[in-house]
Amino acid sequence: MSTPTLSSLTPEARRLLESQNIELPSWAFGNSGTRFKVFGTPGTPRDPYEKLADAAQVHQYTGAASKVSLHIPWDLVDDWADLRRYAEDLGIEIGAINSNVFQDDDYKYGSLCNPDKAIRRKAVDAHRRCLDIMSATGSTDLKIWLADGTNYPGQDSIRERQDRLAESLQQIYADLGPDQRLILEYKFFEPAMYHTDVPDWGTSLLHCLALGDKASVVLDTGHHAPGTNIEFIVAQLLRVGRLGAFDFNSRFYADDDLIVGAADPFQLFRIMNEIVAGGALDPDSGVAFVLDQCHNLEAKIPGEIRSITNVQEATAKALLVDRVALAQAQRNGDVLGANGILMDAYNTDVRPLLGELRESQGLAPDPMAAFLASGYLERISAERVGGQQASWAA
Ligand code: LRH
Ligand code: MN
Ligand code: MN
Repeated sequence: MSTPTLSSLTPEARRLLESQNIELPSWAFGNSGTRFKVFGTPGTPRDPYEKLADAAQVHQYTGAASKVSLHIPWDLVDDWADLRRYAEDLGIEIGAINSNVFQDDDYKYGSLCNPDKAIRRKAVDAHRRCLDIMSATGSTDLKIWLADGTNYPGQDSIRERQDRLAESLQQIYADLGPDQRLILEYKFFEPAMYHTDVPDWGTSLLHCLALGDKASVVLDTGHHAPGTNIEFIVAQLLRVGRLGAFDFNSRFYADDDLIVGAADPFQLFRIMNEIVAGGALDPDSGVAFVLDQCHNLEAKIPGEIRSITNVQEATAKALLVDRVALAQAQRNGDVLGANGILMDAYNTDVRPLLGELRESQGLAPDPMAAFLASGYLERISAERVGGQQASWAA
């Protein structure tokens, strides 16, 4: 395929690319690291307001990142209406609210699955507080990821923990407002070493189906065994209308939370290909595209900008797939022809096309260069001292 220009896109493909929006995680802007060392980065935000200000920079230069997910209690503030106003003044919105019920000593043996009823109640109440925050901030998604599980066979009943989980989730679900939904993330390992209570998409889906229409699965690209065919899971969840959101990141080994598209850009393309094929790119599709990454070594705002442009590149390539020719080749049993059509799109350089698209939107063609030239990083490095740590990964 020769280098495509903006006019190579169909009007529909152009509309989808123009309207693509990728949510940013507040914790990507805080300092993070491994359990061995957290290296500080000059200019790191000191509170949720400064995280939003940095996120707004990513949106300003990419035009494609107008929402920010918060993590509770990492991002607690006194006045949610004030934070919401602050975000709106910056031209952004509060996205998903992530509940963390893994930091208190009480949660040593789990939260929603804990054998102790009083602790399960505490964990359910923590989620109710998140629902209140959602109502105050205009957020629609309650995102649940649980660190629940066990370390040793026999430590607790796997089956009873599932029953407790179902009951706790039901209590939270019952309190969802009319415009709110519950999205349940799975992860097959960590921090529990033997079994995890929501290890896979099947378990998450079963709970969502039992809950009702307002519950969907969150697919974090770093939460599978190596070699898992993630695009298959995407296709399957789209089929049944239960793909609620992505947590995008990339990994070489475990849940590395590296920049999406950095470790395996081909996998990202294959995922976006299923999204385009399944009609899930439309902003009304019900699928939220969210980053869940940490920038341990690199600067955080540029790390997020790179992530957005990586997703946009994979998306543009997926939109260039000749679907009519592909369907024809598939019907004809033309194995190599069909594969070639996909590879042609993947091997296309879409960066000039995306540059053109940005210019047509009044943006700089290269968001990274424009941001680096703006002097913002130098300014926050001078102004902010003692930035916040992003996560528990100390
Ligand atoms: C768990 C997880 C989950 C949390 C985030 C910080 O590994 O992916 O989404 O909210 O990391
Ligand atoms: Mn995640
Ligand atoms: Mn993760």
